[in-house]
Amino acid sequence: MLYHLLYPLHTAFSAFNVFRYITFRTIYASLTALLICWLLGPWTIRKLAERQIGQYVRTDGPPAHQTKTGTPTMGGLLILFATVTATLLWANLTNPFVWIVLLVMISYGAIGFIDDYLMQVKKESRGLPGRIKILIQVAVGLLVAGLLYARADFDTHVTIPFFKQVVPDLGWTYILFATTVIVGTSNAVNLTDGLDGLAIGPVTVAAATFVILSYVAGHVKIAQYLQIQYMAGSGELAVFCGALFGAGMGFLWYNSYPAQIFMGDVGSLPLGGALGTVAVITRHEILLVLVGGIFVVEALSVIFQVSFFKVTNGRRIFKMAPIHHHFELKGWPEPKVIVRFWIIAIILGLMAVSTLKLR
Ligand code: 57M
Repeated sequence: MLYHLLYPLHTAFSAFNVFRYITFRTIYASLTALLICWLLGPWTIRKLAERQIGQYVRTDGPPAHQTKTGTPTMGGLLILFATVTATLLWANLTNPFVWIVLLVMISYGAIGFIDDYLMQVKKESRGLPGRIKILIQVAVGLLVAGLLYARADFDTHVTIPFFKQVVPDLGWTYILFATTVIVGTSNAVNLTDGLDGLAIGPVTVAAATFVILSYVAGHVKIAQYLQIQYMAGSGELAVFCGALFGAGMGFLWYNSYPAQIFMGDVGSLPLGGALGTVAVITRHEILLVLVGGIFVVEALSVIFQVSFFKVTNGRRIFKMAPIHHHFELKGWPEPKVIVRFWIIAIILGLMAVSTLKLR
């Protein structure tokens, strides 16, 4: 909004020319979202506690988690509010990609809200049936992928990091591929959110990485120089990713160990969905596997654990899946698991950016 209100004034006040720059608006979107989360955090925690929206902790998890019972949850509402507000304030609202990623964030947030509300407020332990959740996520994913596929400038070739020459053309099957990326990332972040700050830390690192990846994908000269796919207009997603980065840092202020608030499905589902959507629009779908490597490993640990359990009639690969519980049960203190996962997330983010040159 500020872009539309203030940039036109640059003819009278040259200082307002700064609003045309994506870099400037990304920084201030980030600071705005951070400030919103930081200032509204205590109020949010108080309101959730007053409404007894406290986490029910399953008894079959690590024993140490029982002390977390009652921690205010659904803090994802604050993350969504901060991210959406900062994006609406600082992004160019004539850019369709901004609205597409906000559509995914709000719709996946609604799915998570209903799930959390049924579980934490109505005390219906099952929440929203898993197949209903997945069905709606897939429907939104197909809509978004279809909208992108229908664009005249959309190219269904998929670039693979490190292998510039290998660029398969998926044709119409790109719609299924993109939907899988969006839904898969959403659920992988959801699985990861099982320790204080364990999900929001890597989400924040991924958001910062996609500030860079969005900017270069939307800059025709840089994209040509780096020999990556150019997606006109995708650079504006750097503003959204900046807002996501700021909101993530602001939420982490309260979600860090020992957590004063959990994000709930209303946070984890939209955060992953948004990252998947940004990766699809900026054409870094495969690179997302590296950027979001923590989420990939967490999801794979569950897949391998459940498959091995079924094939061997009850044996396990890990002490408990997702893998963060395995390290907990090995005796690693919770903060140590969390910070080590953050360190790995930062290394993966740096490696992902380096692939732009190593192609
Ligand atoms: C999402 N939710 C946390 C919190 C957060 C198929 C199976 C792998 C599914 C998986 C599952 O239920 N996943 C649901 C993970 C939960 O966190 C809430 O959920 C929101 C995210 N969606 O925002 O509201 C618990 O995580 C802890 N937590 C923190 N700090 C945080 O900042 O400590 C969360 C955020 C919270 C709190 O204790 O209650 C969760 O873990 O459920 N199931 C599991 O992950 C279970 N694993 C399991 O059953 N493994 C089996 C098989 C199925 C693979 C095995 O290894 O044999 C574990 N989780 C629980 N109990 N709750 C272990 C058992």
